[in-house]
Formats: sequence, C-alpha cells, structure tokens
Amino acid sequence: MTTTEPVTAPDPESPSAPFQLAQAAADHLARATGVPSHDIALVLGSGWGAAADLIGEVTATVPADEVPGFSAPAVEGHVGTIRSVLTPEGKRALVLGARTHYYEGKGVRAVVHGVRTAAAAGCRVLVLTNGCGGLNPAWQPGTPVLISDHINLTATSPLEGPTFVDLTDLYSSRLRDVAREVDPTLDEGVYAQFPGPHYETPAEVQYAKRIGADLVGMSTALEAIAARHAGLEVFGISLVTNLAAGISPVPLSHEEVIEAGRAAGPRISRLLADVIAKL
Ligand code: 8IG
Repeated sequence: MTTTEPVTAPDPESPSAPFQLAQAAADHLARATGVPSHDIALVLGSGWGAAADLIGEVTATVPADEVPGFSAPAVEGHVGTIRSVLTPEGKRALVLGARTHYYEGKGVRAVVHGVRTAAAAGCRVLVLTNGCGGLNPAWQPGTPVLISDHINLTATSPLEGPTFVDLTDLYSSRLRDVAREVDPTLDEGVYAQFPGPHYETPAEVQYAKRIGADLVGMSTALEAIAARHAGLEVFGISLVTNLAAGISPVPLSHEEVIEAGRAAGPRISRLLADVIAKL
C-alpha cells in the first residue's frame, strides 16, 4: 500500500525545531537573494543602522517579516530588513537589521534565530553590533568599543539540553586584532547583558562595574553564545551611546541614544567596512 508522506510541521517540543526553522529561513533567503551561500553576517544594533552602507553593493533587500521565524522590530532606529551585500573583495554579507531583543518576550529561541539563520546560510563569521551604556567616563557618547568578553545577566541561555559549550575566547581575539589594525585607538571591554527593557539603576551600574563589566546593554551575549554553538567566529563591537546611569549626572533618554548613533555614523560605518574588507 502506498501512502503520501504526511506534511508535518516541526514539533516545537523537539530540540531540533529551532535549527529546522533556521534552515527554512536560510533556504528562503537563498531564494529571495539569489545568493546560495553567504560568508559573513552582521547584526545591526542601535546606532548601527547605516553602518553597513559602505560594506559593498546591496544586491537584494528582503523584508524580515517575510522570512520564516523573523518578525518586524518595534524600536525606532532599528531596521526591519535583511540585505545581501557583495563586498569589493567578492564576499557575500548578510546584513540582519531585524534583531529580536530578549525584552520583547518572544522567547530566547526568537532572540537567536537570526544568528542560527546566518549559520544555516553558510556564514563563518558573525559581526554583532549594539548600542550600549558605558561605564568608563572616558568613553563619551559616540565611542565604538570592541567587546572582549561578556557577562550574561539574563539568567537564561539560548542552548537547551546538555549542550556544554566552551566560551573561552568567545569574542575572537583574531578579529579584535584585525579591528585594531584598522583603528589602533579602539579600546575593548566586557559587555554585560541585562534583560531590560528598563535601563539600570545607578546601583546596578555599580554592581556591573564591580563584577567586571565595562559596558551595559540588552543584547549580544545570548546571540554570541548561540553563535559559538553554531560554530561561528564572533566579532562584537559596541557603540557607547550614553554613559550608564549614575556615571553621568544627566538622565538617560532614547533621543540621546539615537543622536549619538547619528553623530558617530560616518566613523563607525568606515570602521565596519574596513574590518569586513580584512576578514
Ligand atoms: I543604547 O545604558 C543603550 N542600551 N542596559 N543600559 C542598557 N542598555 C542600553 C543602554 C544602557 N544604552
């Protein structure tokens, strides 16, 4: 007796479901961009929206909400598209403008879906960018800082089950060296991911400082963990868009964050393009 293979959606209980969804997203992107495999992926955070413009020629722009597992972001200053870029060196870059933050409450799988899609799309290197608060008063708003390590304060992991991934040198020292070849003035620091969406209290900022953080934000650490698990080499770079609460006498505002990104735009765009060119 012959039967038709039943069409089964991936069982959401299955540990492989997130990876099946990422493969479906990668297949969609290959079709929609006409690029079967990409080499590098970039996630653009607050202030970094225009930073991909100098990397190369945009050959395709895909609305994120058309790609399996992605949804349109809700935050001003974030871009809801996935772009395929051809660099002058002939590399294919996937620019993810649609980050899902932990604070959106869509779950950790949704937070790292873009990273897993990048891995399924063939990428070997992942560039994670963000806007964040700075603990070092020497880092005025608009200062880019390399991420050397992180402290995950979300009390969760993107990995499920007995997945004991080593995170030593999570943020590739090779790629940090490449960035410093481009700009020797770049400082580096430890990034603490808070759950958000509220900013820290001054006491929490002092706590972060005492446990070894230099930067505070609401992204990146969970994505970096998923990236390492997926075998990607991670390059992390923050844009200090504000001094963290209590470090500056002035209260934080989202407008300040947007404005610091705008002002730093040309410098960080050039920096990112020059780093990508050397990868
Ligand atoms: I932009 O000061 C930006 N994102 N947690 N703290 C946290 N996230 C941020 C901050 C900040 N600035």
